[in-house]
Amino acid sequence: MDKIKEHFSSKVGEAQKDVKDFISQHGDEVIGEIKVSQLYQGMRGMPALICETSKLDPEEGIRFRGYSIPELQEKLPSMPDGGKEPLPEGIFHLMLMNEIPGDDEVRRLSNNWARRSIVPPHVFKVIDSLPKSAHPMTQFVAGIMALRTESEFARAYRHGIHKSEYWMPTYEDAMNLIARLPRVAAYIYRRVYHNGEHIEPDPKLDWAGNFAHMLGFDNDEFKELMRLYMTIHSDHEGGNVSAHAVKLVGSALSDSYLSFAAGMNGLAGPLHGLANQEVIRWILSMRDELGGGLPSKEQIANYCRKTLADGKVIPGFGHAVLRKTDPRYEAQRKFALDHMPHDEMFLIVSRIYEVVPDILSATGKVKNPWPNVDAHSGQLLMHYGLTEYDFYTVLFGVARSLGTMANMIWDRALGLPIERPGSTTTALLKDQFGK
Ligand code: AMX
Repeated sequence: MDKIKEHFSSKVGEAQKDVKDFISQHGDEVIGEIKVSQLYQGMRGMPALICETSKLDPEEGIRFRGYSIPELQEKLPSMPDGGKEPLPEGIFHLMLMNEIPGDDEVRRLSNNWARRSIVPPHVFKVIDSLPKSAHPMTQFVAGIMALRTESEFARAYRHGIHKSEYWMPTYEDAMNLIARLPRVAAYIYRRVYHNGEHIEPDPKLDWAGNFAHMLGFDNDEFKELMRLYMTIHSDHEGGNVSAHAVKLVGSALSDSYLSFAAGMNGLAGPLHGLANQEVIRWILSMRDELGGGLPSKEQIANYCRKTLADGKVIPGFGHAVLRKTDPRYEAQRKFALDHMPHDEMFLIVSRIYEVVPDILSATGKVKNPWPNVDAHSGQLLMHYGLTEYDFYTVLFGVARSLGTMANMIWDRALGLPIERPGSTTTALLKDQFGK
């Protein structure tokens, strides 16, 4: 058993007992009520899931195991040679172990993932069999499904593993998946946008640094961006479409590959992760229509009104839970102010931030007029030359493996059952409450 697994294993027994005792003492407490309207409104505001790794507060934004993003930027280890941004290995450790890691623990994770990172050749063949024009998220999901041949959980289940040990092969699958995704993602990027000129991994680099390297970006600042990007996109509590899909599918004892692919299909929706590509597409089409340069506030406002009048959403704004500017947006804005304050796209993104909230508020129906994570991420990537925006959601997807896989290991360790909420019909509700 590797040292990381041993460390996790030492926590399992106590956590199982803790949860069991808690349910026996408080299992009958009532934590909320369900209104008829919530059944028609995407179950907003219903506490219905356990997700140990992070919690989203509408006003304050995300906290990972209790820590805000600025706190994590302070506390999580960064690169020893003067790095400022948190290493994603650190947030994974925090989410899995509920402890802030030290430098050694983060280095151990980097090495562990580097050792696990070899992708079998048939995965590349499966990706190569798709037309290059297939959306990168389609290729990503195909790659993840092809990786499934490696599932240790599926093998162990077939051989009759005892349920108390489910978390063990799940841990192996989760770690292998996280280790291999950057290679799969970089392969898709180089295949589609760089004539298939692939770049071999550099096992001496950290997980995000190596990902940047395989994408073809060896600039230190871009590597720092990737570390921040992977950290802040890693988790957003349990109810968002991608995290919930992974959890739901995983609850049927589908292995990590099946479950993560399900989550990625959800992330590829334009109201969720695909919004990061949509933001750049929207900004570029606004700029084209206005003849280039930095649009004035009035021009942006007119373009927003036209978007709304055409029955479309303004991508990158609004949120199902948040009611303030997303701290993930703030973290990226700070990165831009530190590294590229005069970048034209940054100035456009900033001006959009000054204009859009008032316009969305004026509709009288948008519950959160403030920007979310996706309003900023594309601009940072564009600045360093990663301009192929159809690829952006794949980056988001690689990052999401950290939170969803940490959760999946815990779900198996706690023996959570298959998900099966009830549904009803409008006719039955009418019978109950009147027409
Ligand atoms: N532009 C235009 N209209 C918007 C809007 C936006 N950015 N955000 C919300 N609205 C509209 C809704 O479409 C809805 O209209 P309807 O009543 O005519 O159907 C109304 O406002 C009320 O919606 P809401 O309760 O405020 O939002 P929600 O919880 O239903 O949806 C979200 C949340 C994110 C899907 C929505 O704000 C949206 O579509 N935003 C743009 C897409 C986006 O940025 N998605 C990324 C979110 C973050 C992420 O998951 N990565």
